[in-house]
Amino acid sequence: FELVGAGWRSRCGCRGMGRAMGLAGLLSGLFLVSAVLVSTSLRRSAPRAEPGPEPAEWQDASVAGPEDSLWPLPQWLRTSRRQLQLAPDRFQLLHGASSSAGPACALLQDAFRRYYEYMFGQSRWRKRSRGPLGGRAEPELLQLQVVIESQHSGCHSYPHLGSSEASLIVSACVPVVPGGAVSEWGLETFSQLVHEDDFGSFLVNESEIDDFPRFAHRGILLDTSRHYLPVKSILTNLDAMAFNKFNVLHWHIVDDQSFPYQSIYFPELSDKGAYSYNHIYTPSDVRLVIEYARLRGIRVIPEFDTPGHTQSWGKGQKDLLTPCYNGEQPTGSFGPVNPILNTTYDFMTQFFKEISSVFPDAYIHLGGDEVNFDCWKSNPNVKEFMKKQGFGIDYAKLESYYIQKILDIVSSYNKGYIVWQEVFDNKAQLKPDTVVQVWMENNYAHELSSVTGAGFTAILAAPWYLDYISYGQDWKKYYSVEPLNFPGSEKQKKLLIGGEACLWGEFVDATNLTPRLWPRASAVGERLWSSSNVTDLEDAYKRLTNHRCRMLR
Ligand code: CP6
Repeated sequence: FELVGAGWRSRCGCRGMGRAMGLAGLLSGLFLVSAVLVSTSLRRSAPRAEPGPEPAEWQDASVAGPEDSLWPLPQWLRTSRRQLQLAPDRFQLLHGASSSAGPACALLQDAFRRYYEYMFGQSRWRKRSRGPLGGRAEPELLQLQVVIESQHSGCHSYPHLGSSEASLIVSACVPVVPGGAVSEWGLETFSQLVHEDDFGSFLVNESEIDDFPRFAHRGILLDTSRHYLPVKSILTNLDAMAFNKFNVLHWHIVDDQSFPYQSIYFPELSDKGAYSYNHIYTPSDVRLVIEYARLRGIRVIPEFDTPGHTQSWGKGQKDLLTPCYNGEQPTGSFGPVNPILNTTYDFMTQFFKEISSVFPDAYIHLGGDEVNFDCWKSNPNVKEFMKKQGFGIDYAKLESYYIQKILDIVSSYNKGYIVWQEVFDNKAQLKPDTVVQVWMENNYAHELSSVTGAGFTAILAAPWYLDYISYGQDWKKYYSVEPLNFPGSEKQKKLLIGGEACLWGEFVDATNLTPRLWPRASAVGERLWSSSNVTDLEDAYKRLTNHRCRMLR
């Protein structure tokens, strides 16, 4: 970003500036400034050249200044001591002349409205009677022009793994870059720079920011099975995610304890498997979550974890789970999904057809973790099947047999899939674009090495189990993780596409979700967004404290 004040020479030929200057004529006597926010995919791979000698107003980021509340810290940042004023009744967020998006882009219109509210909505400025600018002498910033540089902006589509998330404020110098999508993260950054002084004036320091994420997948796992989370809690969490530039909601929607997802093809699953008729997500609830996330640049990846963690599925779907035996006799209890019946795969074919169309993301999380073999071992029909298949007594082979069939079903709907690490560990045949999520704390660096060594992309969750709590500032532990600190080649390092902070729901419901997750998850957010050399705990603590206050507001 570059906010250029009156009298400050622009570094490049000015386009778009003309519009601001046209307005200047209307508002005589005021200094006028136009800021242009550019969403670009150009900068991702090009580290910015060192700036030349600069006027004394510009300071480096080690000096206390307006960046003291930026979170996550942008990739490249330079702020000036020179301040600009914003008058809430005049300041506008609007589309730059050269933007590929315009007022028809509902996503950006909604973002403009939201960020205007964040910047000015909480304040009591309207009630003040000290004149529009509170008597300050700084030049006024009248507008932030947003320029989207891609041809196919994301106004009407969904964010995806390859979405451009970069942003830049430049002095009305707008290179046109084809490709990429709408990224609103620049608005988040800009709003973090705007602050209110003790007398109700809104100020922003002249700044140049060139920003893009270090990792493309920055997720939060919410578990709505152990405890039901009202839709409102999920939406609030999506707001918090956007404040921290997280871009994936990993929705661990069902598990052993309950099945709140209301299926269109199989309504009995939630009729019988949810905690009650009220503790469900209807198709319109699900659409609301997906759309609310989309407007914030967040993907929704649902997890339907099988063959383990499926007790709740058994209530509404007869014969889906494996009957457990004691000798010759069924005990009446059930184990994982029954992998030996054709009816199981008929069901899964229908079920994942629905899921593939309800959830627009290109990926579905298929689980595959923590499969307990005891019940399979007890069942004589399963034993018989093992013998016929030549699996011997290796039940990991049976698990892989099952998972492979599920993967094939989901691939046939043109979806990619994410699986927990056991699926890789048990040597299932995986398609090359499978994403493996590493969750076991024990020696996760070695696991990342194996997964990427085998050529698979990986997501790291192991060091970031935020449902675990302990006394004191454990955010420092989460913050200090270096995801790429595992043995492997450059090529392997590129295969780590990001990470997730997991909030398993055994001890979390709507009453404690927000305070348990935030701002602790912010530590993970900065680790996944900012440059690897952003590691100063003292500086982070100062910024995180301010960021927390802003999130509370
Ligand atoms: N639920 C599911 C869980 C966990 C997993 N899967 C889990 C296991 C161990 C720890 C934390 C969470 N609660 N479905 C494993 C991915 Cl320490």
